[in-house]
Amino acid sequence: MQSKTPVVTEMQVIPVAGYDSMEMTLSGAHAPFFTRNLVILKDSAGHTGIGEIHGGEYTCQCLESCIPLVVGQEVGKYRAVLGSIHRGGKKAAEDDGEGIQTLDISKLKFVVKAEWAIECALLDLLGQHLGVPVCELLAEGKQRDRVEVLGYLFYVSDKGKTDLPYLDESASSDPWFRMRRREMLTHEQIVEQACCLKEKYGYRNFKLKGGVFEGAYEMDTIRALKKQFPEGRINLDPNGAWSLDEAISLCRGMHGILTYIEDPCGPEAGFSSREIMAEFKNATNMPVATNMIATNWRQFYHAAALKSVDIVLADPHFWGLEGSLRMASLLNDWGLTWGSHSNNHFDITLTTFAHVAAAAPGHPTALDTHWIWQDGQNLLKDAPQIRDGYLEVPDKPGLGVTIDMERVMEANRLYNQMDNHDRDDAMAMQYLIPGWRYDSKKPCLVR
Ligand code: GKR
Ligand code: MG
Repeated sequence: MQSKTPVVTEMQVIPVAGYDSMEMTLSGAHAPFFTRNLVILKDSAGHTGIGEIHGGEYTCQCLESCIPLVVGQEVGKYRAVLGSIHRGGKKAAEDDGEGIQTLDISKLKFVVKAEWAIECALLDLLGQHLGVPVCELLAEGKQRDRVEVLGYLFYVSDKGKTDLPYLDESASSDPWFRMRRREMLTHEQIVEQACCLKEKYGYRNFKLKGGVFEGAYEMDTIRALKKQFPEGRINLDPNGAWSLDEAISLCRGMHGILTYIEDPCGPEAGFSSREIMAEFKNATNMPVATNMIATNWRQFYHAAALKSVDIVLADPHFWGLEGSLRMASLLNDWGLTWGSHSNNHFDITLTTFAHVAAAAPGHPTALDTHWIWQDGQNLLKDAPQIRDGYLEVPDKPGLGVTIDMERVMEANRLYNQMDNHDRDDAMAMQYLIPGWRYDSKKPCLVR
């Protein structure tokens, strides 16, 4: 039978790298470079479809192993193509199923599913074939023209304490670009960071990445932010660093200051993170978000049964575009809230977030995006913009954006110059605290 939709003629997997600041989290300090993998598909109609996913060799190899299942297939049968990838997928021997409930980032690669970059690229092709934006092909179709994103604030350490090749942007004409590469550890500096982001992107709502200092210090930063932005929704994410008792005592007085808390605690005393977070919610009545304790449907079943969370940050890189929106529909029907988590990314992921969130039914919470830390390192000729606190949703067919191959090959050259392609936040920490080792229960600067 003659194909009715174009056929995929080529699939390229291109690993890329970009520059980062010395951002601090429970995992340690971001290294000078971050990595991603790109999927570029060509079809018989002459269209190009693109997708972006987490970096590293494991994910790159997973993607390469999918090439024979994708090339030669009809774009309109993309669900069958993804189905064949799932059926062929094997669990890695080192994957113990723990996921990222203790934020052990060496396990992130098992939570991320490489094939979602292929789903994205195939939907890009299908949208171009049909003449509609990707968000119209997802869930119940486009729900909004722009999606709210939050200002993702980080404590940043002084790169001058290392001899690592962090980017210096002190000569930039852009105040945010100048600011983002320098040390910001005090309450005042974090408020300054938020003000600068409001100025550039129009943010009104913010999330502070915690797990860096003692909880009480981070709560003081939150109080300072709330004082500056009394109308803002302010959220703190210590990535499960606190014990249950500590989380309860830190959060009890924070109603009306913290809008919600993200992953305040993790597994402890033989109880799973889902059980502990349910106890936390019962004790504090504080709305709770997660990207750690529900990263697949089986984990979500237990989290929902225990009523451990109110907001699921269903990152399409963990759940797939369709999967993330299945979650959005379910949460909306149950009176819960959908949002998305992010890791460092380029503007192809930014575009994917825009389409997925545009199709999410109900009232999603403002989405996470690390893009502000990468803005300017564009791989697209026409990256969607964040204005007035909202990310624009491209209105052209498919993802509605054009890849810039010169920039991609430049980012690929940077990747090839790196010795290690996996995320390693312990490396830069050695300059701050010699012999530093990750401990899921100790904020990174508390040793
Ligand atoms: O980029 O360092 C980071 C974040 O801490 C990331 O690893 C987390 O996965 O942003 C994430 C979160 O919300 O937990
Ligand atoms: Mg989080």
